[in-house]
Amino acid sequence: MYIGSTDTLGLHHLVYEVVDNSVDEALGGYCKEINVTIHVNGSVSVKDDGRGIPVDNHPQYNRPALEIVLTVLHAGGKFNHDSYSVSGGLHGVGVSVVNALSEWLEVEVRRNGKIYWQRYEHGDVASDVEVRGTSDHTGTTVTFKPDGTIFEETEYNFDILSSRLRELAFLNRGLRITIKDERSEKENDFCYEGGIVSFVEYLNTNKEALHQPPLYFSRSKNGTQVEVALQYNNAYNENIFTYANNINTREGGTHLMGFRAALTRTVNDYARENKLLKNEEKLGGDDLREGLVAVISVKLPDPQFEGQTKTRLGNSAIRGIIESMVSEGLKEYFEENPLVATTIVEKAAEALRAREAARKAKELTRRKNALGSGGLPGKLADCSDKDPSKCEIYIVEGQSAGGSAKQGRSRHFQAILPLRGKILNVERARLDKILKNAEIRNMIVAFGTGIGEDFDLTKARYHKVVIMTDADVDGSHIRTLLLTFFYRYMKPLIEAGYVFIAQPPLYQVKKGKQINYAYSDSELNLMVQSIAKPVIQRYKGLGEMNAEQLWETTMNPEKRTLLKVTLEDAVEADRIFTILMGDQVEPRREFIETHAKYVKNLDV
Ligand code: 0RA
Repeated sequence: MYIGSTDTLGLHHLVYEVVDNSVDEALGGYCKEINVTIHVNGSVSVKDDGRGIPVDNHPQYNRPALEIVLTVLHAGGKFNHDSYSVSGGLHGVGVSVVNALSEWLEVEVRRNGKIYWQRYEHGDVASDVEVRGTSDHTGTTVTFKPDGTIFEETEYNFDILSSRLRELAFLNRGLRITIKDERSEKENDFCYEGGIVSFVEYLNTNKEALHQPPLYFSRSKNGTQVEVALQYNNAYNENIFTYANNINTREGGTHLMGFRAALTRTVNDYARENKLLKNEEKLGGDDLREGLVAVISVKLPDPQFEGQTKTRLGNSAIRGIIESMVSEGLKEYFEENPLVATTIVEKAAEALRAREAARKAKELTRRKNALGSGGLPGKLADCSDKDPSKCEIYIVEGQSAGGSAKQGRSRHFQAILPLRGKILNVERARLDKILKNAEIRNMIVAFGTGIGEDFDLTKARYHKVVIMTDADVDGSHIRTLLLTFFYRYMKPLIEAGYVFIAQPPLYQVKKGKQINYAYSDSELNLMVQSIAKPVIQRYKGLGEMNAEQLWETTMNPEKRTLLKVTLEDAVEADRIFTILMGDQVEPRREFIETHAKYVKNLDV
């Protein structure tokens, strides 16, 4: 079952499950609008203007169909199978699961000119279906309050729900999805007539596109519908999002393979025919990734999800459909737009040449790695334990803090790598240049994982990589540079939950021999109230703490707080790194003025 967990992720999946049922109505052409409301009492409503869940007697159970949909597992879908329903796969466990996991759930159905209503508690019928009035509209409203004895976390996050609802609106052209938060009066209204073309434009906001508008191809065949939108920009990273039945297929699959094969073949054919490459040069799939933003969405009747997280599409027929559609579409587009075609080929050719240079630089890093004491960087103070699951590496800003950390650490499981000043901004550099940067090379060698396509998580020498920087503007800049580097070139490290941010204290509060540390202003205020006339010292940097203090406050696993860096929302993460580290200044200023949020609080 897909709710999957009782943490905040599972909590949010309750809403997605109900919304999926409404989206299903939309896919069948019966629903135009979905409204999500977060109420003050912790409940959430999902309202749609679909046909309404049937309320008539279900002969097999001799109960109202509504009750069956709400209480029997997998009955949530269309039991009569006459509608166009592509949901299923991971989702589609049904509203009954949401019901079972709710303290209470109320459903209102507008159908047959009437308004029906029923209430459940902990998944059980609490009142029979009753008629509560008349209506000349149809639709379903489900309101539920998650069961606080099941979920560890019961507070909904407006931004998390908004991101998924925006994505659903992009993936279902013309469908209006609104969200309103009655706790804060925040609201959003998502409706995109451009569908996934709008999605690609959104992903390319704040980037410089190489052509306008994005390319778009679509095809329908035997109840299967495939769509691709793509647009190149002048950056160096790739950003492809793939979906099957509105589910993000993070592990890729047949749709992605078909797309890549078509792109590589068609661009090479065009380049060869128009003599745009030097002899012997052949563009590889990787060369065509630079600056590529694409969304692939397929909707099919019987999706097969494979892979470790069941997010790789397995249906083999999809590969061929996408490959021929994209090949034919691109060929035609290139013939009609030779300038764009040439720009794309030239960008890829540049990438090819840079990749060759990077290969040489990597070779150098690798050879170095084979030298001497495992070839580890001279600045690294390694730990003695060799079991990666027990080992931590602290990436420390500045030599003096690095010195304190080396002295203060517990040397069997804590390694220290000091950084000299700022690292390279990887958002504005190609891999060959990135690999020439000494600080980055030191990290790659110390981690043992390699980088980019060669990244191998199983080779990680530490299962905790802790970023430890000053609590000032420079420190936060270095932290962002490091996170951008990890996000773009070592993403699996973040996905595995190996990346953390240390939380050094902001203040020392001293009264006689008694020393306390405050990690925030509010904590300081509380402390000052309880201790009469203490001496307060504000820490401006890690360097102001001696080795013992640094251990006590920031590194000792028994006492420290670490923030775990998470990647729940890749669309949002990409947007933030582009804004923070890309070439455009104005959006960056705007963003920094409003907020900076890419870590989630988690005690370790
Ligand atoms: C079963 C059958 C039909 C619609 C639905 C369920 C349905 C479920 C949900 C859940 C949220 N919104 C919903 N809207 C509809 C088909 C009804 C018909 O054939 O008229």
